[in-house]
Amino acid sequence: MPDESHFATAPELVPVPDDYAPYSRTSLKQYQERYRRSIEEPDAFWTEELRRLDWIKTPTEISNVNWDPDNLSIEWFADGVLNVSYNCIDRHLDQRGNDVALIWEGDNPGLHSAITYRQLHNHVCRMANELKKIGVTKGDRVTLYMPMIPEALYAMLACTRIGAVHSVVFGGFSPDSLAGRIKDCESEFVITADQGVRGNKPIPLKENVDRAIEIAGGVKAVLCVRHTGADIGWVEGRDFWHHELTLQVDANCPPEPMNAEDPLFILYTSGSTGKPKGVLHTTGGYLLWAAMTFDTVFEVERGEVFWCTADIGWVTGHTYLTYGPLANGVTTLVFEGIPTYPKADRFWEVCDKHKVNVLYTAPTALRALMREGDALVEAHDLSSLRLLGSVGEPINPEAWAWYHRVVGKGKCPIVDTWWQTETGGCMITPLPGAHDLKPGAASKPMYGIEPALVDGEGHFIEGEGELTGNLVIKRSWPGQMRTVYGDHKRFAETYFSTYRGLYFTGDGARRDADHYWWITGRVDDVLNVSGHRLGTAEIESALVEHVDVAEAAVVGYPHDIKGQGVYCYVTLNAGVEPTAEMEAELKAHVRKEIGPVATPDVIQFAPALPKTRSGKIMRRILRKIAENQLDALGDTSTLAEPGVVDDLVANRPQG
Ligand code: 6R9
Repeated sequence: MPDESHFATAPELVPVPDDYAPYSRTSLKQYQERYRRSIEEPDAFWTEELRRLDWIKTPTEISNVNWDPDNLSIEWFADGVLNVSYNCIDRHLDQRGNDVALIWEGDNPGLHSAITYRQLHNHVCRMANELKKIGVTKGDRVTLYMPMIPEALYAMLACTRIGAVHSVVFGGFSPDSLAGRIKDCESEFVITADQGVRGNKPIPLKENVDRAIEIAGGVKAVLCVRHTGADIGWVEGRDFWHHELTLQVDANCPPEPMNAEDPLFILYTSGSTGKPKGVLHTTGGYLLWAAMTFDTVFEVERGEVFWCTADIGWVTGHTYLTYGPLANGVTTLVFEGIPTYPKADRFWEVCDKHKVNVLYTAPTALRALMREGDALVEAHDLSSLRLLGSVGEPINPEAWAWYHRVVGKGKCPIVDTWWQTETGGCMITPLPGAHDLKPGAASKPMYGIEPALVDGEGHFIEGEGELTGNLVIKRSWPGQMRTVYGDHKRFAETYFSTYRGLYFTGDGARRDADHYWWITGRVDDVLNVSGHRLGTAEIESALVEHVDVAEAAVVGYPHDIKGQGVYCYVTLNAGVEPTAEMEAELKAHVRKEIGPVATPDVIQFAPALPKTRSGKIMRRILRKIAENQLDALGDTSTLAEPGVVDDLVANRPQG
């Protein structure tokens, strides 16, 4: 985390740069008027907005929403009929068939390709027919476990073409995590590749799929893309090569008419308790939200190149790598590699090479690249950049200032977009050209979004001047998730029961006197490690699965690059020695159980954990110790054994 001096490096207010004027589509006045209309006349507003999409049947119903946790139901455009792949591909063919839909940049800097909308149509139709051939039908769940190659996007779009529901699992997750996600949504089909490659290292995707299927069971068919050509295991009758099937199928596949409220995709995300939740998004509302927010926030014109660096395993890779850009008929860049391979200038090299106009990335990447020095950035021509975006966690002022000055040369606005897997798309963000920027502030609500602050009891915190509290949203929007797959009760409990009738985001926020919104971070037991969401409960349950572990508690602590690091308190079984080998073994164990993103940064062996007399672990104290705020431990008198804390403080690992 930044120390005090870093705050001095960013100015408090950065006016809209003059250089942006030629690109700006929305003035402050226009934003204010449209926002007012979206709140005061929502039906009229959304009736206009839904023209962004091509409907087979244009909806006449706008929304039908009940946020009462006992009768929770959310519907948008319920009588509308459309198809997502048609909206992302077919409708552009007449005018933009030869425009580049996606640019692919390989992990190996010598590999790249460009796919036009016409070619995309061909690929997607074929893959859709392949899916039909292996038995996929409308409504089936299809799990994708893919590297960042064009076929990953073909696979997503192919599912939408035939009405199958995709569930993309990040390629960095372990076979166990993959198995859990296959099982939870009873997915009978998997699309994968032989291997992925990141930073010149192979990722054994197909091998992981094979292991996951052994664990989960129930998978009938696997469609495998040949990417590296590595030798892989093969189950005859279950496994199919994409490059073989594609020759056997037709290049035409009529898009399936889907109801606006038919499921579009499931994406698993971590919550404060239990295993990851299957966030379900539906067809019409999600696509409209993706299309509208992409267009409104990034203002990408035909012929421009938009680069979102997120993996398709995360929601940002769904909304702003795939659906938002393609629904708007512009060019999206798909990057297979990592920012530091072959050198730590890869992002800048790619921006220069493909003349990227808008770059959308995460603070954790910026912090890591900032460390490598300005020369690596300055070695490349970044004059094509006109707008920069940030997402995933609060951006610290130092990283903001560097992004603005060194990458954007002071001429590019930065849109710091706050949103969540659950919200489908941007919720609070400045609009370039409309809003003066405040470094670190997510700034202003998107059309239709009514944020508010509540205190611990659920009372609204209102008035002029600066306000701080828990962030809630007061009314539904089209891109809102509809349920937790297979567990509507959990959906109601997680988001609508803490503050009855309000959507609880899990984030804390501040609204300043100018009505700019600042996100202060999670207020629940969710960690944000390098922009990835991790539930402390998930890591704890991985730790206690180890035979030598009796008990574990996991908290976050400030980390220079990752934003938050993973700090684990572990009590070993009696007789087991807390050695350096055991520490390494536990780190490897969590890595194997969940995936590298969850690897613990610190393991502190503890003879016992601080608990209340009723046996609850006192996380507040554990957090303070992890943050090294030893004089802020607060009242420890309610602990069953106050001496436990002294021991933890005395034995805190250094560094
Ligand atoms: C899109 C995405 C959601 C959580 C969210 C918040 C944090 C995301 C942010 C931000 C401050 C931003 N978050 N964007 N915090 N400023 N611009 O990241 O979705 O993976 O579900 O994470 O990320 O804490 O609640 P997801």
